[in-house]
Amino acid sequence: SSDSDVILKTRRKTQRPPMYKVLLLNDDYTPMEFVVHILERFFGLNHAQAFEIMLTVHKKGLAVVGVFSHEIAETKVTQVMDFARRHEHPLQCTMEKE
Ligand code: TYC
Repeated sequence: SSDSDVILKTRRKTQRPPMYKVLLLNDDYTPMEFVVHILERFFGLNHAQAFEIMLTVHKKGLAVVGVFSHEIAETKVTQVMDFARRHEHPLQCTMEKE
């Protein structure tokens, strides 16, 4: 050991937590206004943004409504599913790892 000794540490990449997409699925029965309301209420979208995403789901079958940490994504899915069920609409909301 001397003043000029050095230790070369193995560089490990800093891991960032995985992010999760929250997806809304189309169906034939849930009213369009109800979906718009959900997007405003639980995802903080303004009316125009909410309407646009609702129409994308309606036309394409599904859309990503936001990307969140696992815990936040899980909370959003639960809130949407509970709210839809309470109003007896078949709306489906799921999450998947990005
Ligand atoms: N397809 C529905 C209708 O025509 C509207 C709808 C949009 C339903 C988006 C679900 O995630 C959804 N009333």
